[in-house]
Amino acid sequence: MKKYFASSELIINDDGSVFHLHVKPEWLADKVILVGDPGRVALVGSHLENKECEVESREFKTITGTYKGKRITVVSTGIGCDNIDIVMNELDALANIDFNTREEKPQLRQLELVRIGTCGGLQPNTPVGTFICSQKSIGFDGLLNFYSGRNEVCDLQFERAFLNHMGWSGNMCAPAPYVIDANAELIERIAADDMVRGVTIAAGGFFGPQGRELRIPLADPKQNEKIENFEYNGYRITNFEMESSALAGLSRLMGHKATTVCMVIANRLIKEANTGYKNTIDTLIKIVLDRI
Ligand code: R1P
Ligand code: URA
Repeated sequence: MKKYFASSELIINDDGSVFHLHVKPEWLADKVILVGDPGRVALVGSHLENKECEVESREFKTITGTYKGKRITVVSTGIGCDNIDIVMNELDALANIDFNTREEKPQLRQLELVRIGTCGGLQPNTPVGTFICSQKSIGFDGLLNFYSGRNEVCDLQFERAFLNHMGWSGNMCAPAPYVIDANAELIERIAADDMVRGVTIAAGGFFGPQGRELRIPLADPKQNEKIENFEYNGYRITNFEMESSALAGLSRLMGHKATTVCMVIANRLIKEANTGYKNTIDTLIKIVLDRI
């Protein structure tokens, strides 16, 4: 029996585009670049030729075109894992559900997804300007817990080691952080030999969840010190951003390939930041366009 998706579950607009993204199935390329900032879509788009579509709705902006003959879609996700849930489910629906019959297609169409973002570095080897490719992500968001199969794709021993190290129980990061690998083949190709391969915490906020204390004290004042000292099987935590766990997790469950590369714009250890990063992020964009 083919799975059928009712109009309340998969919402399709009158023009045949998917609800939030406003993208039609024929506009989606197999290679997808995700960026947080909608403004970054134009930056990626400036390298694309033969543009087929340019659509925008809320924080989701999409362009499909070609780069050196490769068909690529770039989509902005806005900030946070909640938006990744929307973007990944709608991209997967565009690829793997027939919008006319509302049934799952018989063959999986696998997408290759690379998120290009900014992050906070946590180690001496991640100063401002470093490009970090996430090998593993630790999700402080609870997103993956709502999907069946979470325990089959996550690294449960790493999760336990991290929780023991942090000494967290009760409400701290409840229900529990999840640890998920990015796609190994994609990491080899995208990180190559010139990016730091890291363990990324995808936090549920920019301030408290990343250990930034402004006027309200943190629940665990030693949070970042413990995160910086954590080591498990040779892995150290390298950076904070806000989306890589949901991207890696949903991609694993859906059968797609994904990883995240971020440019460090703040180093939390030595307390420095750089807000004028537009040129450097364009360098990272060109590297990813060449390697995707
Ligand atoms: C916070 O400033 C935002 O920057 C990072 C975080 O993940 C979060 O989305 O990524 P982007 O630069 O891709 O938005
Ligand atoms: N994005 C984040 O999520 N954290 C930082 O420190 C910088 C960029």
